[in-house]
Amino acid sequence: MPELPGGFLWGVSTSAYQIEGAVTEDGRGPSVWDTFSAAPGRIVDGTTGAVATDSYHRYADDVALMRDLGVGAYRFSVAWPRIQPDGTGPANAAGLDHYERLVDALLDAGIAPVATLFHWDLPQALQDRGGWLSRETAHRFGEYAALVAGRLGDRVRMWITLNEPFVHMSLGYALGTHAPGEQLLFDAFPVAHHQLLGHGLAVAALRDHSSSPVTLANNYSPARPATDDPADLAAAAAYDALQNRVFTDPLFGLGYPEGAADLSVVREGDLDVIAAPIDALGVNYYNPTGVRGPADGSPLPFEMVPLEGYPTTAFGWPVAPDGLREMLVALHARYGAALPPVYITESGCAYDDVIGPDGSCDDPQRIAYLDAHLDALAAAQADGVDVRGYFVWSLLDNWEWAEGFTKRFGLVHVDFDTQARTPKSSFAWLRERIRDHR
Ligand code: IFM
Repeated sequence: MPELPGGFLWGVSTSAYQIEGAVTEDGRGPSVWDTFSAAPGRIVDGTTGAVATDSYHRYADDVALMRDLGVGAYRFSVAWPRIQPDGTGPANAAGLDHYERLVDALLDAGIAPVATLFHWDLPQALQDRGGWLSRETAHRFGEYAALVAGRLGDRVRMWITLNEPFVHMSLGYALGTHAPGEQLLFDAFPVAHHQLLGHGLAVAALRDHSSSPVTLANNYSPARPATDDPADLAAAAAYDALQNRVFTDPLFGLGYPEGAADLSVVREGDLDVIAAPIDALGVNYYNPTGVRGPADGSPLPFEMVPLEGYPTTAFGWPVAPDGLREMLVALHARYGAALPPVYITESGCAYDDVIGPDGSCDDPQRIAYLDAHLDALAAAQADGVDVRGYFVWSLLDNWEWAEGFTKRFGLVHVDFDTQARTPKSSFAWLRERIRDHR
């Protein structure tokens, strides 16, 4: 049986559309992100992921970087449109071949492959039939999971069904700043339910083909009320339910939080499918969210406000490592014995990193960021939370969705014109940190 390496698991994360490029090669079909990014005005710098960091061709270079870094695991995502170009039917063998080459290269380098099945790049053909608003997509997702696990189930060491279903629902279907660009506000709730149903169906399919642990990666954010005013406290509670509980309570048999949404799409038996046991919980953490009561006439029960008193990253996100500890302790308190071991499946920051005259790339702010978040993780462990691993977002500077190439999250600087990769000072720092930890 394939196993994860013992001890604390150090890793790095990426996703297919953000790094692969090669969007028309080897039979890949179009995804919602190809469509969305090609439309004028959607991406701040007008770019697409058509080339990205060219990792479809340069995966061996990326694996060599990871071997040098000394990580025990690599979290990548499989592009669904490479496996099923139209979102249905038999597998495109060339698509599976690519991930097999990647997985085998990782294993040869002593790095555990951790595969995410859905990191937002839905086949456009499924979007044309309603995307995640349609229940059919959940069933197609289960079939796709079976195809991937049928080929790689003996070698992938951990499966992640979905990445950040909250972000996909809220930015993709409620607010429209991500693909597919729908602006349905609370009418986007079917997207939550169908993703979770798809997760449950995928868990069953993965169990049929693989004995490796299965999880999903949610992103969590403590909701911080702007003041003690009851309206702000109520708004923070509503935000907390939406981001931190809608996508987690049902996994642990608690159903949806009361009043969360119109549950008419939930059919008998769905909640049992969703609550299929998982082996771990993936936690992506970036920052807490400041919240206050909604303005009069707002369709939402909260309004997001900037948090005062924190330094910010180049994305404007507050740097608040205490929020990681707070969130982990909150998950532990809420789910108790039902909470499986936790892996931090994403943590990282964007800064405007540049190559200096001597050819090096110094990123002291990222070092400070990672150091502080690792301290917060250790504090949560001391509080009793079973945290077993930490994956940095990201290995490489890459294509940051609606921000295009303007936000650099990598431990490795990428020149997007030449594809030259230059490990930053945080890379050397993390390598030492991993070595010392052993
Ligand atoms: O780049 C994204 C990733 O795809 C999902 N989590 C957050 C990252 C930074 O925005």
